[in-house]
Order: sequence, then C-alpha cells, then structure tokens
Amino acid sequence: MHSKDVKLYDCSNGGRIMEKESIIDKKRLYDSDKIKVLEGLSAVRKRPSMYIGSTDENGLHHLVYEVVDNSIDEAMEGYCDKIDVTINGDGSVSVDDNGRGVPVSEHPQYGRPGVEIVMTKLHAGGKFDRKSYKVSGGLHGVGVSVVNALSKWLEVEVKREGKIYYQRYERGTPVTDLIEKEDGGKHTGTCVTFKADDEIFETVEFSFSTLKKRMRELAFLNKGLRISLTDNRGDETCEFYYEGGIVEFVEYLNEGRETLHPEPIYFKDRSNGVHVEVAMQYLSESYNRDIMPFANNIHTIEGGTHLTGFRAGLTNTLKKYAEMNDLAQDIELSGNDFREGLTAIINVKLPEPQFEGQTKMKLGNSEIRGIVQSVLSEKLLTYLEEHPDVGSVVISKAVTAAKARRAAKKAKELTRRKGVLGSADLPGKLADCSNPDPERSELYLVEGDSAGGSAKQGRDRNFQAILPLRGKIINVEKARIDKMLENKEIRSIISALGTGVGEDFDVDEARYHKLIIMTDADIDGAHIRTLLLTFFYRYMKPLIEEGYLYMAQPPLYKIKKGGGVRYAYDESEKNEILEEWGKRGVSLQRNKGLGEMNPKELWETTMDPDNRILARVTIEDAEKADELFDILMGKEVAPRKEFIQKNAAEATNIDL
Ligand code: 0RA
Repeated sequence: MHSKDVKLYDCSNGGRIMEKESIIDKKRLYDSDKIKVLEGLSAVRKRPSMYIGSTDENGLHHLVYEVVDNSIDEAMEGYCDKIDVTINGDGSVSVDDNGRGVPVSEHPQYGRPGVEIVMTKLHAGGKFDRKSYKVSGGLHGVGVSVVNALSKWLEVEVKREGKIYYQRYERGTPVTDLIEKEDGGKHTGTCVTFKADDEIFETVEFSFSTLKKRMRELAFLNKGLRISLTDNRGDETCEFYYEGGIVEFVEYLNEGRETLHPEPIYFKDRSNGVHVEVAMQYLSESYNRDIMPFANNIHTIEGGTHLTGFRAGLTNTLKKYAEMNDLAQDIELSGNDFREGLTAIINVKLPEPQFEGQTKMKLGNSEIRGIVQSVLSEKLLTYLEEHPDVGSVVISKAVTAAKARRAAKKAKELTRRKGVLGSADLPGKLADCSNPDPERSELYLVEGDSAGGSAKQGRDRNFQAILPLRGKIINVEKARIDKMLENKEIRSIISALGTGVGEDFDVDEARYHKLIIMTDADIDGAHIRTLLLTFFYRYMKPLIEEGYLYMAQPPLYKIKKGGGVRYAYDESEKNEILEEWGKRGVSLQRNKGLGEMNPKELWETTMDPDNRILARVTIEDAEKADELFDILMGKEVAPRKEFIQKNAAEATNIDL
C-alpha cells in the first residue's frame, strides 16, 4: 500500500491515526473500498492519456471542460443558470456555479461526505450520481475525480443548506476533512479551484482564447445559461449569454456573409428522452458546408449517427419538397447538392451517449440516426411549406450545384488513377521512390522548387518520394471542386497519391502511408500548410483519420560554435543549447526557409527517420486549419482583418 493511500484512511477518523485493531469490521469494509478508490486515482496518474486523451495543452484544457461539464449538468437539469470561470493569478483555475452544490451528507456505503466521494472516486456510481444527459466514458465525462487526480492541489467549496463547506486535496488525496467554514446564507453552488500538476502535463499554462472558444460554444448550446471567463493573470474578461441558443450560433458563424434566406431555419423535438435541436442557414455564395454536430455538448467532429440521420433527413425531405412543388427541373439531385453552402448546428442530448472513433468524437448510439432523421423529415417539411420563399431558393441553389457537379465529373476523370501500372499518369515533377510497398513509402510535399531540389538530393530514394509544389496552390474556399481540380498542383497531389478525391476517394489506394507536408517557417509557409490541411480535411478526410498525414518539423535555429553545429527545434531547446555552451563565440541563425539548408542538412535535420520529428495531423488540427482557412481566405475582408489584428500579438511564428 502506498503512503498516499494511508492518508485517506487517516482522514476517515478526522485526521487522527487509528489503531488498526480498533477498527470495527464494518469500518474495515469501508476502508478497503476507499483503498480501491485511491488505486483508481493512481491509475489515472499512471496513464492520464487514457482518461483525458493527452498530456499536452489539449489534455490540460480538458481539465477545465471536465469541471465545467459538471456545472453544465446542473444547468441542463434546470438548477443552475450561471457559471463563472476564472484563470487565477497563480495559474490555477476556478469554476464557480450556482447549482445545488455537491451533496455533503455521508455516503451510506463509504461513510464519507458525498463531495469527497465525487472528488476521489472514478465514476462515482450510485447515490451521489446524477442521472441527467451527462456524458460518460472515455474522454468525456470521466468525472471531476480525474481532474482531482491530475491536479497538484484542488479545493472545493460547497454552498448548501445555509453553510459553506470546504475540502482540499493534493494529487487526488484529501489533505483536510470536509470543513464547515461559515454560514452561506440562502445561496447554493459549487466552486472548484485546481492547479494542474506539472509532473503530469507538458505545460500548465491555460490559454484564454482556447477557453473562450469553448465557453462561447457551451453558452450557444445551452440557451439562457450565462458563462463568464476572467483572466486574472492579465485582466481580460468576457461573458456569454444567448437567449437564441443555436440560432445565434448559426448567425455567429455566418456573420459578415451573404445568406440565401434572412433567418436560420430552426426546430426542436423530444422523442424517447432524446432532445434534438437543429438550426441551419444557407450562404448565397459559398460552396463549402459547415455542419457541426454536437452530442451532450461535445463537438463530435468525427460525426456519427446524429450526423448521418441529419443528412438522410435533409436529402429525403428536400427531394420530396422539390418533387411535390415541381422545382427540380428534371435534374437528379443528390445529398451533396443540398449541403452546398449550408451552415448547420445539430444539437442532441441523450442519456448514455457512446463516443467512438480515433479521438472519441464520433457518436455511436444507433437509435439516434432514425430519431434525428424523422425529426428532420417532419419539421423541415412543415417549415418549408410555411415558408415557400425559402423552399424555392434552397432548391434552386441545389439545382445549380447539381449542374456544376455534372461538369465536374469530367474534370475528375482526368485525375483518376488508371489501373495498377499507373505510372504513366504520375506527375512529371514527382521524384518517386523505388520501393513499391505503400506501407513503407513516404511522400514529401515540399514548398517551392528549390527546397524540392534539395529534398530530392538529400532523400533516401528507396522509400522517400518528393513532390515540389509551387505558389499558393489555390484558394479552395473561393473555388468549387471542379475549379480546384483544374489546378495543376492539386492534380499532381491527387495523382501522386493515387486515391481519387472527394466522393471517389479510396484510402486503400494510397501509394504512400506517410504523406509529409514540408513548408517554410514563415507566413507563406503557414498559408500553404493551412491550405493543404484544409484541402485534405475537406476532400480526403479518411487520410487524416487513418493517421497518414504528417507535418515535417524543420529546425528553427542553427547554432554554430567552434567547429560544431547544432539545431534547435523550438525556443526552449535553443535556450538550453545556448546556456550549455555559453553565448560567446556562438552564431545563431534563425532558419526561415527550407532553402537555407543544403541537401545534407535537410536530410539530417528533417528527413532522416532516426533524427527527424514528425507531427501527425489529427482531425482536430485539420479542423482548426479549416476554421483559420475560412477566416484567412474567405471572401469577407472584415473577419480576416479582425482575426489578424487580434492574433498579431500571439502570432510569434508568423512574420506579418
Ligand atoms: C452529485 C449529485 C448532485 C449534484 C452534484 C453531484 C453536483 C456536482 C457538481 C460539480 C460542480 N458543480 C456541481 N454541482 C452539483 C445532486 C444534488 C442534489 O440532489 O441536491
């Protein structure tokens, strides 16, 4: 038994050490249960990623989301309408809600206060569990005890029954009993303050903008809930409150763009204990869709049954409506045609959600598909019948899309791989590798012909293929798919890969299982990277889901001293090297372009599997790029300007 485990044992007796022999049998039973509890929390500390996905900044922010989720649960049950999140001066975070307060009464089985059980037991099933639309399992809804386990310290304050109670924990272990502090008046609520453990996390610095984005999203998804976020390290504060809920979310996403109809279409329904809510609005000009499915407040970016139900419902209903009103002009309309330019939020709340997929962000519950589909069929048809003006513009947009799609088919044929001996179709600029096994082959997409040349000379030609890309490639947002496919650089990528594109995409045809984007560390490089990520995200998503897409990490600095040369891949490594050696007689060079390295250097620092660092692109990375892309490349100037102004301070790697 660990000494940590003994501590809780002691607390069960008000902190006094108990003689083992004096423990009555019943008590002994409780204590052994508590030991199981602590074994649970030490398992969390041993394998944190199993509970929160990772120990990088994503995992770190997950801690806040987890605590906030508990307050949101109170709100969803109707007991809480205000949540205040604060990043404190010491880097800890407080989440303060006006819910009922975590129960403090003694748990009949464990003989400890409810709040202590909630804080120290994984999935505190039973008496102190709430049966709401809370998330469970995997990455989400793992419970506030996981946050406790991964915090250097955590303090909880409960206002309940006219009192204020307090307890403190360190690395998951209670270091005080539940203390009755003072009278709390008639208010109720829970305030959790925690400091992330730097023994666990790569970084413990919370980002205001990351938290802000999530708090805004939560306020959109839970109308009438007021969420504030305050940063006491500086002094920034914001508050989100949306009476219109997801209707306002769609308006926010479409802000500054021309819409096809003035107001988002909205409907909601409840069936078999499942809440379904949809808001949607078409853009006039855009061809891209932004359909965001949420399940129990989780942005399920990998989709799932709610999304497939939405799509099926949308297609069937609009097809039926077009036929009934004779609007289709004898054109065969497909699902894609109805999704062009569509911004939609799908918000479902269900008991016992199942999250699946690479990042646990795909809804698995099979019953949800049919529920969402039938809600759509019923309510959307009624809406269109009541708003025939909206119905006719939506169908005519789809007809235009279908016509364009026909024309695109021809262009697509040009880029398809023909047969197994497809080398005749390979782009001229591709320096292919000699080994034919996709599993062992890599394709580098290199910015610029000169870096492409260095990469060709420096590579191991057995398994590394090089495709140099010129210019800004193309602006995918402004172009529809047929235009995009006319672009030479994009065509080269598609034919080198051999997979086809869009609906015809087949990941099993990939000629390489590592696709590595290698760009300069400057603004153009960032642009091209964003562009490529967006392209892959929108048209070759399974490639990312399979984990085939990577980004090369060229060193940021070259440090010469005496005869030796070293490379640093980030600021802290640079500082480390400078300190180890002293700064005198050192030449420090910031590597901006890949072209600044000769073939040998490029191989050694960026391409040699024994030395290089590759960052695997996740769906989340690609989604972020996609968002950034809209802002950077979309037609609207105002949001781009605002973005650049807001981010200029943060953009340390980008020389604007
Ligand atoms: C268990 C049971 C009840 C409430 C809570 C937990 C609860 C947990 C958290 C965490 C942050 N804020 C919270 N608010 C409530 C039900 C309480 C009852 O029945 O009175």
